[in-house]
Amino acid sequence: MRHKHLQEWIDETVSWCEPDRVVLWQGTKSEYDNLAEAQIRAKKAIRIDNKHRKNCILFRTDPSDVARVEQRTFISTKNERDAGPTNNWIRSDILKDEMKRRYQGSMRGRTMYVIPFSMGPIGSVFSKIGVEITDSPYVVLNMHIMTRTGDKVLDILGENGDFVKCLHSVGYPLSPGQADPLWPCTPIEEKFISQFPEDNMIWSYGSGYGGNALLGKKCFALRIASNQARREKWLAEHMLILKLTSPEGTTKYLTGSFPSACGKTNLAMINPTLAGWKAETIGDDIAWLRFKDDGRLYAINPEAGFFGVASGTSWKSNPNAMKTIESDTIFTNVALTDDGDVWWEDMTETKPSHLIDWQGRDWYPDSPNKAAHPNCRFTAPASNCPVIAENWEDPEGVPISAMLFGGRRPSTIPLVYQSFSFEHGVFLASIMGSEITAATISDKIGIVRRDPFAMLPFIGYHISDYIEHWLEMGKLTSSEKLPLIFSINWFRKDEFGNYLWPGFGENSRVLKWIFNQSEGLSRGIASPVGIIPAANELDLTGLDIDENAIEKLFEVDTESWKAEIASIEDHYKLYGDLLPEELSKQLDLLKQRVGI
Ligand code: TSX
Ligand code: MN
Repeated sequence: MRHKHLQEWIDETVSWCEPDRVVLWQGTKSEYDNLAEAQIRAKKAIRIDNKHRKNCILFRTDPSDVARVEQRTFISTKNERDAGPTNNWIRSDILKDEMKRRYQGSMRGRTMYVIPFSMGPIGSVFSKIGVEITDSPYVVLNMHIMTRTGDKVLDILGENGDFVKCLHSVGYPLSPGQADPLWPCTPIEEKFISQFPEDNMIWSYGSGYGGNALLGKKCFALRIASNQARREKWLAEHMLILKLTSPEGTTKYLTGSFPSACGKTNLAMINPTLAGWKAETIGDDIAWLRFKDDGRLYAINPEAGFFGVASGTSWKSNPNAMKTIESDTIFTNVALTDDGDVWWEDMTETKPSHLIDWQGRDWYPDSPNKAAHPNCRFTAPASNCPVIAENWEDPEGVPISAMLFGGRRPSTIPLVYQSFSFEHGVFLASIMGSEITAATISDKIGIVRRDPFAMLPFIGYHISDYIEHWLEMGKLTSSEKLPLIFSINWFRKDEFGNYLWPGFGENSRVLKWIFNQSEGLSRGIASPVGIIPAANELDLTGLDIDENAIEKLFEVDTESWKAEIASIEDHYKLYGDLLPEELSKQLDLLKQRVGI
């Protein structure tokens, strides 16, 4: 090890956690194949290799460890003010003491893996290095797909390069002879997902699942990176990145921010229905953005794979994702078919007559339980995606022309509207959210759950400072070089509860209008809430939709907006005395335009 500080941290972690063995991950395919094979031999995983799918593997987690645990997620700083009202906070020295106690001997009987990884293409000015230490082979296999790992990262680090320390343990040491459970983890109240932004450090304990354990993703690329971005004048955002090419051959890049259950991955891999239009994927979840010398905002996807929700993914909703997961994919908590393939709810129109469910039990179509867990996942290399853009790993990033902010809103919010200005765009992103449906575990059906910038669980500092940072970013270049900002709602319904917009590939019609707005090929027309397409600007060629539906999709109803404004005011109480002045100014302007 050339990097003295990294070696010291590894040695210190060994002395705390007392693993039986230490493995430095080199990032090769043979290591991955060997570790996957070992998991299958140890009955921790099942090989999925059949006529549909090659070199895939299925893991089943403990039923208590199936999702991110926001109530056990902390932004740990010296002062509570710096975490703000949207984060759980424990004073950093106190939390470190508490967690150090738990890490004592926590890897006994296990192998400790050291995974150097790069978020972003190796060597890009956008990229950041992390090292994850973990005792979970599942985490190692997933990190290998989701990030760039191994020796090439150590080469970049050199002798004294900067890196984010990411420590993870499932919190289940084994005494000699003790059998290892299928999915070791701790009870929920002993789990900790802790970010220490003042130390560029992440400590995760007690969970092996997704965003709790794959520390490059939400913990680093959003929570820690949002702090780095604020200090260094860039943005770390929960955004897909889409490459859009017109029939004339002009290419533009868009970002899209959506809360969960809005089909973000589906949009990232959209097949446009409009003739001649081409859409390609740059990323489906996270964007790191910075201004370059030409004054434009450029974005990279810091990840190397997709960790997508499998349930609901089908040849109808997302054929490109279905092709992406035909090989070299890790499946988690999906069902197993009788011929050794995977299945989840809504994957096929008819249910198989028998399955092994995500907990390993027999399942029949009349079983009361779902066969796959609703938060079941696929982990697949981005390079598998048939519509991945050839330049998706460009270290220079791609220039962003427009930013989309959406939500699932059955009423009130138009299909699409453009902000009047960058500041108005920050306002519309601050009020985005989804209406709570029966699928949301909550008793507040019909209430809007606000999720500003789709970043509520991911802003690693005070939300008021986050809004101010966005506003400051808008001042770093001239206004004509800033991306345009749009509000999106694919989910508006009529009075009978039917969706007004067909969605999916037909969303390319909305993307075309956005493209035209940024190219100056259309002008739109002002509504009280923002700029909407003028008559005939939304290309409806070949679409069977009646004029009434289009009218309803763009209706700005004064009574509904009065209620919306009251709901926004209620949400803004979250900020207490620290509501950014620009937000209250934009709210006042909205009130004036709506006429209250
Ligand atoms: O992903 C979706 N998108 C974006 C696609 C690029 N979904 C699925 C959301 C769950 C994750 C959508 N669902 C979209 C959408 O645009 N729109 C809808 C609502 C809808 C559902 C079904 C139909 C129409 C709209 N129609 C029929 O099923 C025939
Ligand atoms: Mn996400």
